Amino acid sequence: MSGSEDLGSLPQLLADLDEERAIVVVKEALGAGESALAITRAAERGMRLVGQHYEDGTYFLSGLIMAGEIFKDILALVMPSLEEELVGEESGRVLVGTVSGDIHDIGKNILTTALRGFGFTVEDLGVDVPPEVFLEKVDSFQPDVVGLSGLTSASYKSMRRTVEVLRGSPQQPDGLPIVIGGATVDEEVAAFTHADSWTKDAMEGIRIIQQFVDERRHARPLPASPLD
Ligand code: B12
Repeated sequence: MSGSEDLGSLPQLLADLDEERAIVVVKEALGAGESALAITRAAERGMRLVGQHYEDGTYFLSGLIMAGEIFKDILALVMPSLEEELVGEESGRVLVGTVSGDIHDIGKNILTTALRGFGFTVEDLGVDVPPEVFLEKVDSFQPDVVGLSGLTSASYKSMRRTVEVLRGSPQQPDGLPIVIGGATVDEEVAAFTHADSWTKDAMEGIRIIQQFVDERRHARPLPASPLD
C-alpha cells in the first residue's frame, strides 16, 4: 500500500491506543483486498501488546477499556468480510461461554462467528456464566463439544469447577469434550482445569473442535433401523 501505512503497523497503533490511525489502516487494508482474518490476527497481536503495557504498569484499566473499544470498532469493520471468508460445511453443535467471574468476550465472540461461518450450530451463553448454567444448556442443547473462554487467572478455578460440574452430572453424555481458550491459557492451565484441550487461537480451536466432533460421530453407534 503505497503512500499509506500497511497492516504491519496495526499492532503498534493498537498498542499506542491510536484509534484514528488504526481505523484508517484497517479501512485501507480492506480496500486493498487484505484478508479479514489477517487483519483480525494483527489486531490480536496489538491487544497482547496492550496487555503487556498493563502488566508492566504503563497502562491502567482505562487503557484496557480503550483497547477493547478500538478492537470492537475494528471487528465491526472486518466482520462482514470475515463472515464471507469463513465459509464451510462442517456440522456439529458447540456450546460456548465465558466462565463465571470473567467478562472478557471479544475472543469468544470471534470464535462464535468463526464457528458459525464454518457451519457449526453454536449456542453462546455470554459472559460470567456459572457452571450450573452450562450444565442446564448441555441438557437442553445437547452439544458435541463445550468451549469455555476465560482470560484471567481467577477464571481458571471457574473453568475447573465447570468441568467438574459437567463431568459429575448424569445428564452429561459420556465423554463430552471440553475445550478451553483465551489469551492466557496454556498447557498448565489445561491440566489444572482437566479440560480435554486448549488453545489461544480461534482457528486452531475450530480444528480441535472439528476433530472432537468427528471422533464422537464415528464412535456413536448408528441409530437402529425401524425394520430391526
Ligand atoms: C480488552 C481487555 C479487557 C477489557 C475486555 C473487554 C471485553 N468486552 O472483552 C476490559 C477492560 C473489560 C478488561 C477487564 C479486565 N481485565 Co483485561 N484485558 C484485555 C486485553 C488487553 C485484551 C483481551 C482481548 O480482547 N484480546 C483479543 C482477543 C481476540 O483475544 P483472546 O481473548 O485471546 O481470544 C482469542 C483466542 O484466545 C481464542 N479464544 C478465546 N476464547 C476462546 C474459547 C475457546 C473455547 C476457544 C477454542 C478459543 C478461544 O479465540 C480468540 C481469537 O483468536 C487483555 C490482554 C491480552 N493479552 O489479551 C487483558 C487481560 C486479559 N486483562 C487482564 C486483567 C487483569 C483484567 C482485569 C482484572 C483488570 C482490573 N483490574 O479490573 C479486568 C477483569 C474483569 C473481569 N472480571 O473479567 C489480564 C489478565 C491477567 C491474568 N492472568 O489474570 C490481561 C491478560 C492483561 C494483562 N497482561 O495483565 N480487560
